[in-house]
Amino acid sequence: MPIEPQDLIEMYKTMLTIRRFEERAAREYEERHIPGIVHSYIGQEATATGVCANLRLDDRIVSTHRGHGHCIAKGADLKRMMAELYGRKTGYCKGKGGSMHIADFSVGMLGANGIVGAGLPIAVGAAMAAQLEGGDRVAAVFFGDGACQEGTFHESLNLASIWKLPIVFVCENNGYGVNTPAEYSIPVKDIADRAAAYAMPGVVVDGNDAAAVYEAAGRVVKAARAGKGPALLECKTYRWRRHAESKAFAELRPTGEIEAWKSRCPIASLERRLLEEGMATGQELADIDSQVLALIEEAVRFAEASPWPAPEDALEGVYSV
Ligand SMILES: Cc1ncc(C[n+]2csc(CCOP(=O)(O)OP(=O)(O)O)c2C)c(N)n1
Ligand SMILES: [Mg+2]
Repeated sequence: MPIEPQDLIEMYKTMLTIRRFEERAAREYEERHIPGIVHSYIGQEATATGVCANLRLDDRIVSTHRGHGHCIAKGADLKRMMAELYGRKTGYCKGKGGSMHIADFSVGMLGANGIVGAGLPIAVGAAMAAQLEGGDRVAAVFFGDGACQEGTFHESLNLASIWKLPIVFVCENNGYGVNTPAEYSIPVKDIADRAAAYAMPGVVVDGNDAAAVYEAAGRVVKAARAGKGPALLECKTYRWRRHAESKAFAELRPTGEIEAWKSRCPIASLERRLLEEGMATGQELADIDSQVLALIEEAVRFAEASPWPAPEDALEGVYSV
């Protein structure tokens, strides 16, 4: 099905929402309004957006430590997200989880996850549940290039394949695990090649091109819905900021490399396409940006005005064995 102008405009708005949310989170972190740690998704917006644009509300996703973009693309509430980052009672985890523990089951977002590679088996479970329920619900799981060297990646692809589960494995290859280059830790050029070992399709796509991700994800989501089993989608992308906002993470990547990827900004390139192909005017896109900025401002105000969790609630809503 050809991509409609309205789909592109929606994706533009989603990517801009992620970008503005992350810019503001970085600023608030710098100003010490946000405790804990924040991993920015800036630069990778097209991946979450292009994949989730193919998903229904009742489909499920599982995310990573770099999860704000996935939450937003799946429809999570900006106010509750920001409040969680701020550690406030109105946040998704009542302020006890922070950036890496945002989940919203009502929109099919089963959770970010601070443990690298831990999301894959959870998503396999969600896909298995979907299969047992019948119907055509699917699961998608996001993970980085770094997670692909872990046992959970291989075990999850294997199980999904033998059980023909309705799941899409979305590898966001941003070229680094913290500061370790992917070429150092990964012997294959394309992680998608590993799909062959599990008898599933492996697809490489430009992860900075929202339309390309949308189309590639659309094909594998459709196949999963039709009971044809899983696929591995490798989105080649890049993060613009250091591994996490804290200065404790040194920036060891070459400056030229960062600048080169910035010149391939996923939002700017979609903006060019929308303008060149007459799908939107500059004024319409500026209006979208103003709307998005107002929503982010509202989320920050909500977080700032929200109460802290009460000390006597420390043991409420937490689970340990
Ligand atoms: C099991 C585990 N090992 C190590 C870490 C520390 N750690 C946090 S993020 C990260 C890098 C992950 O790289 P990648 O999967 O490529 O994701 P990216 O940060 O690039 O989005 C590491 C090693 C962790 N959180 N969990
Ligand atoms: Mg990575």
